Amino acid sequence: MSEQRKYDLVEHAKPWRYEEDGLTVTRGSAWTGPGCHLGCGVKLYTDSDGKLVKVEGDEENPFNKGRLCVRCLDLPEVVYSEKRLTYPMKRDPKDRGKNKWQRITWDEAFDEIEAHLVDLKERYGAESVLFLQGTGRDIASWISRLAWSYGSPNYGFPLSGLACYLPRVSGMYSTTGAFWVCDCSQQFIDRYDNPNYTAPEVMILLGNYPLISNSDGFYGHWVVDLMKRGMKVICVDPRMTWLGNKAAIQLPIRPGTDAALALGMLNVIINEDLFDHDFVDRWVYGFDELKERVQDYPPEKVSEITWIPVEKIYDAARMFANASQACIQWGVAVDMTKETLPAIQAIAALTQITGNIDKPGAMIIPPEILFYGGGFGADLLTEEQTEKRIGVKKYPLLKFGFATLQADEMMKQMETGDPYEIHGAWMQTTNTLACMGADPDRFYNAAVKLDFIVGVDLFMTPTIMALADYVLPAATYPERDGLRIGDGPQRGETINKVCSVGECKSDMEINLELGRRLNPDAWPWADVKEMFSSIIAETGYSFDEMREIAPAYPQYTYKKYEKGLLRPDGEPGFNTPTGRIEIWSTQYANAGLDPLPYFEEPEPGPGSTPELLDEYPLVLTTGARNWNMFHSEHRNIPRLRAMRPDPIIEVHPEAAEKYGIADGDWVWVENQRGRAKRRVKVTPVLLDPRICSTDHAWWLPEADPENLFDVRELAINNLVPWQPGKSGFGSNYKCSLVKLYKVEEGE
Ligand SMILES: Nc1nc2c(c(=O)[nH]1)N[C@H]1C(S)=C(S)[C@@H](COP(=O)(O)OP(=O)(O)OC[C@H]3O[C@@H](n4cnc5c(=O)[nH]c(N)nc54)[C@H](O)[C@@H]3O)O[C@H]1N2
Ligand SMILES: Nc1nc2c(c(=O)[nH]1)N[C@H]1C(S)=C(S)[C@@H](COP(=O)(O)OP(=O)(O)OC[C@H]3O[C@@H](n4cnc5c(=O)[nH]c(N)nc54)[C@H](O)[C@@H]3O)O[C@H]1N2
Ligand code: SF4
Ligand SMILES: [Mo]
Repeated sequence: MSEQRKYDLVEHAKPWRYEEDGLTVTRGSAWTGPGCHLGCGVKLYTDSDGKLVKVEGDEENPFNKGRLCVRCLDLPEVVYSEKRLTYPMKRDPKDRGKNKWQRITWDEAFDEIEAHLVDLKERYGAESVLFLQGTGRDIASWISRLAWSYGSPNYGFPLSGLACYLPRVSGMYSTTGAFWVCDCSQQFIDRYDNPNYTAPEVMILLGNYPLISNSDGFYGHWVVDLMKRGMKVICVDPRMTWLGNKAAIQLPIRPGTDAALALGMLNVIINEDLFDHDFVDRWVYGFDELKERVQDYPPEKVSEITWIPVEKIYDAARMFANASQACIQWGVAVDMTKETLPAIQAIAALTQITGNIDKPGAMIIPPEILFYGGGFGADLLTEEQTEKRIGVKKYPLLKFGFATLQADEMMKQMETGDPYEIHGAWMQTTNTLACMGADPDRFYNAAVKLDFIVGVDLFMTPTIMALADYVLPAATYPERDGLRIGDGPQRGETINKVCSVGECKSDMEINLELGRRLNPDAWPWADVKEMFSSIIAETGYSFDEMREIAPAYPQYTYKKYEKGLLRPDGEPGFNTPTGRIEIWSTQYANAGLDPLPYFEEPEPGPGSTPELLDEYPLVLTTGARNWNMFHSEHRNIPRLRAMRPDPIIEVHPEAAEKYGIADGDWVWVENQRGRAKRRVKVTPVLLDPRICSTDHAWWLPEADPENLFDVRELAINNLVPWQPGKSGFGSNYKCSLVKLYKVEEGE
């Protein structure tokens, strides 16, 4: 262990594993699957047969302080579900879509998959194989390393406009040189009591509902903790939520118009001289240009665009700007508008011109225990292969943040073979037809033509049933060891194996074994524990040591920009071409984009295609998260399913009356592109009768596998095109125009 203690550690009362009342208790992190972005501190209880019987929150863990949500509390039901995949299987590619699987051994699976991948590489080049993943589960590093060590630069999300998190990451990196989150004291082991910490006076929650989603390293309970300490919340959401109900100001926004709101608030803050002159003069580039730009967005006009009463826009802008320290936590609803980068730029500018940067209770750069994220193994690709990454030439901003392909270009290239043909796909943690893919038919039609597809999952899914030739059974988190050091505010934690199910292997074991076969130099470790120890070598702890002391918190400093801690040259300032926060963005200008923030009407939409309103009168937002489901997961877990048995569309009472539909009716939700089946919930939660909101990611595990578990009838993304924003980021998953009509008998 290193002499110099660089990490703050919890003083644990007990070792990482101990006995209690006849059960073995194992402390560790809950990251993942089943899906979640966070990895709270958990205590896993196993009986004398090594069976997981109970999960509790770890009170000693500063991150969640003992709190857990229903998906972790119900974990044993997931782990021991009869629906789990428990051994590898294969199927003749001619039988894709048919439930005709043959059990094989792991050795056979590895041998045959290796042979196919080697063959594709020899015949068409490694770039002809896509390595696709879903969200936020502990997988990015292993799958990117597998892709890159094999020689394919084509790793990423099959999500139009990469419209989740990546826009935020790339947008913030390209304009500020860093990523930013609200300071909820998450970086301190003693949390709110840390002497250097001050709570935000105001927090804006915009298109993010952290109590349910706990997304991107941000734990929802922190908002409640801070409200108890006096923080005021401004909630921007078309729906009334529990937090919205307790907010100081609730802004009921029309989906897809957040950029306009932010520009309108900037207009108030600048024109009423409420910004931080000192910070702007010293650290912001492009303020004068911004000042000119926001004159196009007077609050009265913004009110017409956003459907938010104008006085509320003034109130929110003033409340935010007048706070001594304040922050904005925004979410995927912003990524999921087509022109997402200018929206992000406008939202971030609110925090930047008010000086809410790198100081207590404002926006902070999450600490990093190590830089590792999506970059584990980036050096393995040759320059020649790197240049073949799909979409990077067309969309240069893709080079900021994660090294992923651009999904809409991937879609086109699968269809056209231009500039080179795609022949295979490795799909690990993604149920693309139910979830990631816009226009799932289009993805299906292109993917079904590929020569070779592997799925790695916990369960049989519509995507694997439709497309895969091999399926490998993955382990859930209590079935494996692991490291939690990436994604969001960083602390070193371990995932600790307590049980086994069938022949399931962890994703890390699977990728280590396959990686070693394809490129032994890139995977030199004897086992996953050795691999984990080597990854965290620079912390001075081995995996076993980290397990004992975790969580390990790296020490944290504010005002890094003043101390020369943000730039590689050690000079004060930000890691951008101008050394300042760029509201006028050099990188956007270099990429041929508007360097300043702007709002563009979602299309179709009431502002861009009013002629469609006669036929499609309602604005639809999709995918607001539910407590009991993580995307397309958990439909097959009875107790969790009972919390939401059907795919719901929320409809305002006035709209229900106007369109003749009642609570509990089954309806088709349809736009000019397609339709999906939903059950109506009439509810005043919608704050405007012109807006409705529906679940995403539905399929029915109980339905006929050969009808792909009804995913075609249920996929809300039938209504969503593959259509990214100008930067290659952003897509309209959360705003379209629809009509609702009753499902006929027998449909
Ligand atoms: N209309 C609409 N569509 C959306 C959204 C929306 O809001 N509206 N949200 C979008 C967003 S933000 C995202 S990120 C995507 C998410 O899309 P995905 O992440 O692709 O989500 P899932 O469809 O749940 O696919 C995940 C699969 O991984 C499996 N799995 C879970 N844990 C593990 C594990 O540890 N190992 C392995 N090998 N498999 C595992 C699950 O069983 C599941 O089948 O969906 C997007 N789709
Ligand atoms: N339980 C659970 N947790 C999850 C997931 C899950 O599937 N289930 N998915 C994970 C993933 S990958 C992600 S990306 C995150 C996403 O989590 P969040 O970023 O919180 O996003 P959502 O839940 O999609 O939407 C948050 C709120 O935005 C509102 N909203 C909808 N449209 C708009 C709009 O146009 N503007 C504004 N301002 N608000 C709007 C919705 O009503 C909702 O209350 O959650 C993660 N956590
Ligand atoms: S946020 Fe909820 S589901 Fe995720 S790890 Fe924490 S308790 Fe589990
Ligand atoms: Mo996401």
